[in-house]
Amino acid sequence: MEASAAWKMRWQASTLPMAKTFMEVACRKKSLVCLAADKYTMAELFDLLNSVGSSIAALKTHVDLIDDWSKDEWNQFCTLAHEMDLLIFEDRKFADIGKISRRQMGGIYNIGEWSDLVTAHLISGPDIVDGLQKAWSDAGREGGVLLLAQMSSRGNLLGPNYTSTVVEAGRVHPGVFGFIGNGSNANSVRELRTMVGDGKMIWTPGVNLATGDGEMGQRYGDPYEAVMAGSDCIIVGSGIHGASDPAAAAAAYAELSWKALLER
Ligand code: 5BU
Repeated sequence: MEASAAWKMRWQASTLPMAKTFMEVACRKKSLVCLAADKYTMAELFDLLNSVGSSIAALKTHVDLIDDWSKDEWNQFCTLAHEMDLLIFEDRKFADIGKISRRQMGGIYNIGEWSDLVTAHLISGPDIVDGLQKAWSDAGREGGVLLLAQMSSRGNLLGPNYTSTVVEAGRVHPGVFGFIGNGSNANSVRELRTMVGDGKMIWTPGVNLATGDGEMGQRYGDPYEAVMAGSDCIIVGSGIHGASDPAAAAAAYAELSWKALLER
């Protein structure tokens, strides 16, 4: 199916090449699933990616979780992800001033060299987005920033006023790919979509077919409802990697997310 037909207004209103790339990948894969690959060894990461890569559209990493991280193996892992037609999204949640955030894209992990997307808080002001974008251009690459407008964890401090301030600044910034919304609550996603309009993506963690409370304050909402409420990508971790059959679970999340997009 053509991306413009599946995504309709979102496709037409989007001005970012990276957002169009994501929408096209989602159409090829028939999946709006981003896997939260929260594993602690390289071997587990390779296993997980090999078993679910065909059902997902993006791979979310926490590069600093890995016990046996090495540059060579990480490069191989990223190559495999790109061969599987996936965007790589480092959920680093940058928050420092622009100059330092730019440098934090370098260092040992060199996030700017392999990430297509990263998360950032806007708490330090809008220059963080420029700093992150500079890091990608330093590396001769393109990338997009997902700003945290909401979070899924209980007791978080990203209240309604903060959310609308972030959206106001982010929706007009060309370096912003979109916003993180609270997938555990469809009403929150719907409100966020109203504020954002069609020009930017909303990606939502905090989704699981088993809704309710997760570990250590995580909360889960229904993935189908999140997409119906305006989420463009469901970020699923435990729902896939914690399942007895991760490949089957990934396929199930893919199917329901794609169905919801077409119904929406
Ligand atoms: P889970 O296993 O589906 O609960 O994993 C959720 C992932 O999404 C995990 O990697 C978190 O770092 C990430 N996350 C989140 O859960 N909630 C948020 O508000 C943000 C990120 Br931002």
